[in-house]
Amino acid sequence: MKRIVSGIKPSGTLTLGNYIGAIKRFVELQRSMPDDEFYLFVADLHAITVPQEASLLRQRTKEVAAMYLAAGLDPLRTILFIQSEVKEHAELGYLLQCSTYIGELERMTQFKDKSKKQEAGLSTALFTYPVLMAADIILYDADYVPVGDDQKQHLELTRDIATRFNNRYGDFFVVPEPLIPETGARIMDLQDPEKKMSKSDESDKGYISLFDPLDVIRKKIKSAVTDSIGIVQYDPSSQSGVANLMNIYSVLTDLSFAQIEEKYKGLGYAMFKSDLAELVASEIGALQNRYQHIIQSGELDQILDSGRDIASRVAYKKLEKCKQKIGLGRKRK
Ligand code: AQP
Repeated sequence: MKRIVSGIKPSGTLTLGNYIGAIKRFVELQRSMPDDEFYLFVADLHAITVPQEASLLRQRTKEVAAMYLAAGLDPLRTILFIQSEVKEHAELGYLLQCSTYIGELERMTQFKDKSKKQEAGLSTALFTYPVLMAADIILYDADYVPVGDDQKQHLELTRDIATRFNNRYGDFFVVPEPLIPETGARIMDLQDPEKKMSKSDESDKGYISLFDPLDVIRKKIKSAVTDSIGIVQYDPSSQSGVANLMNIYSVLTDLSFAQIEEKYKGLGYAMFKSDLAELVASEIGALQNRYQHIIQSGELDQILDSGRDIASRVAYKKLEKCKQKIGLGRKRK
């Protein structure tokens, strides 16, 4: 039996990028891997690496958990929990920092990008974020980690950290493999298709929120930046806007790029965008209906309590063994 672990930080309103790159993918994997075990957490400790308003953070934490269930996650087959409620994440994060090099963290492109956006008052935790992420994963001996393409570098670091620990103290952590989807691994900003669609973006024009009203979603798709070539074809280097929309189209319909090109041959962008707007609105509309049902029921808290208890038991055991390996505290008899 394999173990799959993943998380999302409640640092903003969930986007179509998070849905396609992570949530939808996770649900599909769960369906295609019926004998495997799924751990999924809301990464609130990661969210506070940049300033968050307390009540909004709490609200978004619940939103992320409910959205996973709305997307079709099976609560009976998933250990769903909130990261900060399992204290071993932060503790292992510290232990792993002791064997992670500053140079390794300085190479992380996400840190470089984020620190460019916010010049003053950068937190130390934003810099050490990938080490906590490594802890989140190896604490549970994850075999696979489904993530979008933007997290690939962090996953490689996780593998390095786990391998280094194993070389020093003997085989102890499972070295995880990333699971990155072939299509939809990086959904781009609708207004600037050179950059990734991100939930913490200042302008909401470039991203589709999973909570946007459906007419706003349609409008955002229809006004997405394209080009003057006027042909629906997959060519990310010269038609990055169209390629991004085709990516979304392909994930939502299972049509290949060649099939989409064939379907819109000679038709220009208007019909393609209009059809895509309907597809996205219909997918998110259904999601929103299920979300409303879940958030209004008391079921979510029960699921999160039970997830926390199971995850805590597993995490406690692993961390105690890890501390013994390092030589911390007194020797256990
Ligand atoms: N644009 C995207 N396309 C595909 N996958 C994406 N993911 C995020 N954006 C895209 C995937 O969503 C999962 C959760 O991401 P996260 O919340 O942990 O952090 P992130 O990657 O930093 O996401 P955001 O939306 O860009 O958040 P902010 O703006 O707060 O930094 C991951 O699996 C990620 O790959």
